[in-house]
Amino acid sequence: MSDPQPVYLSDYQPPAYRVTHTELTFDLDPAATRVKARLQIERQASVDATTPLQLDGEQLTLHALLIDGAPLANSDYQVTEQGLRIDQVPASFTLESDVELSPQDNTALEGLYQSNGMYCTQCEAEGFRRITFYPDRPDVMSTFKVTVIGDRQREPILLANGNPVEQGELPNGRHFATWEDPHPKPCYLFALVAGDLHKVEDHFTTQSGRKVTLQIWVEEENLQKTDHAMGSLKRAMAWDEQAYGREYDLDLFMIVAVNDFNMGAMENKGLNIFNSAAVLAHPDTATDNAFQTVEGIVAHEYFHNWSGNRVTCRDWFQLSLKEGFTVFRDQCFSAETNSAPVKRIQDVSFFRTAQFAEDAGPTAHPVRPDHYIEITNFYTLTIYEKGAEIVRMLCNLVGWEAFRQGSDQYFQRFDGQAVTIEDFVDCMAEASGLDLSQFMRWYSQAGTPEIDVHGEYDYAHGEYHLTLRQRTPATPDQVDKEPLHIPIAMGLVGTKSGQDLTLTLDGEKLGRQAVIHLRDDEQTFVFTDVAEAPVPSLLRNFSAPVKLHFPYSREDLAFLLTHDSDGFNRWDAGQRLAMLALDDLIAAHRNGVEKVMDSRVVEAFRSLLANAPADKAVLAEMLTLPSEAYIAEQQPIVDVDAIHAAREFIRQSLAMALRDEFMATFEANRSDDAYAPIPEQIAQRSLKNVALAYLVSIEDEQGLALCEAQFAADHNMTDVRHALTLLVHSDRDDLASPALKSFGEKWAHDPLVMDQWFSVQVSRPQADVIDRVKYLMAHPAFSLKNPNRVRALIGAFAQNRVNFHRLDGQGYALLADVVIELNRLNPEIAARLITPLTRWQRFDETRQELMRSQLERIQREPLSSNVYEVVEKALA
Ligand code: 0A1
Ligand code: ZN
Repeated sequence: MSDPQPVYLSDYQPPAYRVTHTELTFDLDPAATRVKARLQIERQASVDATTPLQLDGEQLTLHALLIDGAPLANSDYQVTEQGLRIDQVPASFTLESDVELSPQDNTALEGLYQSNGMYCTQCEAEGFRRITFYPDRPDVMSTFKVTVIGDRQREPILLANGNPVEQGELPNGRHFATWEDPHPKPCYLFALVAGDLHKVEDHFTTQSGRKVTLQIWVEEENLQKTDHAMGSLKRAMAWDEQAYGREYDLDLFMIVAVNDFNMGAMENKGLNIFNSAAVLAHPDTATDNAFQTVEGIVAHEYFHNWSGNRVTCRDWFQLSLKEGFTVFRDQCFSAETNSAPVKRIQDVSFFRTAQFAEDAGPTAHPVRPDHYIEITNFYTLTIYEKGAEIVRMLCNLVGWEAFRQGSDQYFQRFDGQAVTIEDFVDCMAEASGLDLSQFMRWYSQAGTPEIDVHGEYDYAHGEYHLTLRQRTPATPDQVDKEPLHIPIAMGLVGTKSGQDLTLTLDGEKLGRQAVIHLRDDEQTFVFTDVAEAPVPSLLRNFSAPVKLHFPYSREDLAFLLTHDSDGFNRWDAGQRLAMLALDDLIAAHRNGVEKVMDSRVVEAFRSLLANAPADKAVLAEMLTLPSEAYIAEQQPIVDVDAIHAAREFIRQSLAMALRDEFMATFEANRSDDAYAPIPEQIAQRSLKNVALAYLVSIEDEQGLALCEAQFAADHNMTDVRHALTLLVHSDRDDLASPALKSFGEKWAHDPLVMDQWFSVQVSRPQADVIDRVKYLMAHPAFSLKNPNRVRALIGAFAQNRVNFHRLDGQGYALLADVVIELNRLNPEIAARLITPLTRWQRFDETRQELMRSQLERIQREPLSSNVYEVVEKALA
């Protein structure tokens, strides 16, 4: 077999044939489902009459093919592994096909598959071609009428997109339901679900007074876990009306929870399909974090109804058009319903750890890639999160009013169309009158820009000179980079007053905070009338997705930590301060020198605890040290053991020095109130739990007792899971083992809780973890066929830095074993799982060798195009 070949953006051609209407009939059967399609097809006016009709289709057995009612002879068409070609077709005709496929054997979870006996579909990006022969591309949009036939007993519920129009009984215990979706859509938004499902129902009245029925469909035992998703959905619907003027456009909106799902959820028109982990939540089984994830994902999928469905992507290179915009929308929604600064801190902290790592590795790509082999490999942090950062910059550049105008224009002008990123940015440029041509480079240039900043206060003239230099490191396929348009929100904090000083630039008074625009390789900004020496507060609220270097002293950082008016930068000052201390400790560990705790960090934490900010969730974030993964990102060569040792040293030193303060914080924030996933309670729990973690890190007897008591009190999953994690990650196996055992027995029936049980055990730092992973892979609740289980056990282990990166290479070998097996079962998940191995260049030579040899071992296998693409890039 020849190697998989890339697709190029520059090769884009509009479709030669359009499908104006699609009728499908599914006769469901686990091993032999029949799909009859009736497509109204039209040749584009500009296209030559001799142009053949090419349809995509994979793993389908063709039983019949007719044009305008007349069966085609075998010589009239060709079927290949990729699809179907008919050389001669009329300008306008009806194509009928009848194909067979096997949902029960579909372990890739793309197309039509079975999950717990239930039928469901996943068509984005190119899954529809596993359902019927079709032009499987987002710029072909059609209305759909779908009939689903199933067994009355096994599949009492038959769902598809749009509105139900007919249902009835059939012979042999079968029945059917017919659905019609009046909105033309690309086939990636098609969905079908059939099974023994139960619903909760509610209603939402839109701003124009239409009553929409809302349904969440789940397996019976999960009916108690739907309240939060329903509440989130209603809040999201109201928010999209108020913030973007977007109203829902059908009379029915359905969400279905399935156990086997590759991603979080999918925005199929009127019938969103969710990974059960992204929709189900109950105080006894889900943590605060999970509640917030559910709210964010429910909103994200709902928002796609406009940013994705009504206006979709012309081709998959434009994926960030819908994803970047929709992530930005869901981030703003969550910021409004929760603590806005904490939401930003959490998003940025994740972004700087995971997206920066992607940008620095062999799979780095632009937000709009120009080629790919396997599109499912491009559902990445760059497309989603960096795409959202670009939209955020756009919004800040043009201002909310123009942004909203541009967004209205975008939805109105392109309603029902499949468009490009330029179309979106053009609307923003028109609404604002700004020239965004240089800004567009953010979409085409990969890599994280780095900015070196030099600041100097000129006492004599009362001026502050700020010189910024930008560079973007080379990434695969892109060596030379052009300067970007980088908006930098900033202030100058007076060292005497502790206040933001008024900024005057080029004679213009800008207020106490301003955005300066870096467009050239190097620029100097001269602020005048600066009455006192300032410390600059730069990149406020993370105004651009860049790494900013400024030679802050520890005193500067301690000053910003208490005086910066920007909450995000106060937090960031604390992180930078901790990073300086960590750098010293990492060096000490490497050099075998005794580690000494930086007293400035202790004093900064002491003063945080003494003069706590009003928002307890912000305080909890400020008391949290940079993660090992984030610290690793800052090192030229990652030394996993030194990083772990240094971070543990700081944690324990802080815990010893501030033991009483942490104890007081814990006590002051305990509560017996009934659990609610509301911001005040979440903030209080997170602060209390951060304090508890410090206490347990030094095996403080009273702290351990409180931890055990918190576990035993069984008040809510946030507290139970946190206590369990602390015990399991401590060296006190005498306390951890009984807790793990009782937790595992209590929740054996609940897969989403068992996922937590798996993860907690394999993320502990102790060296026996590798054996634990192997042992747990044989646990009856584990299955390689379920993506959530794989992520909970194998994915979590690969994030366990000290153990995954063991010097004997066992961690790498284990991951490679799993990838090789999953490559056959579920290529999409296999390709995602390899990520940590692809980062081999960041480590020492011994580990580099070990990681490379596992990648080479994978490469010798017969590979899916998904895994092939990732491994090729990693070894290039
Ligand atoms: N569009 C969905 C994500 C998604 C993408 C691919 C999938 O299967 C290959 C599934 C879901 C979203 O952004 O939520
Ligand atoms: Zn999305």
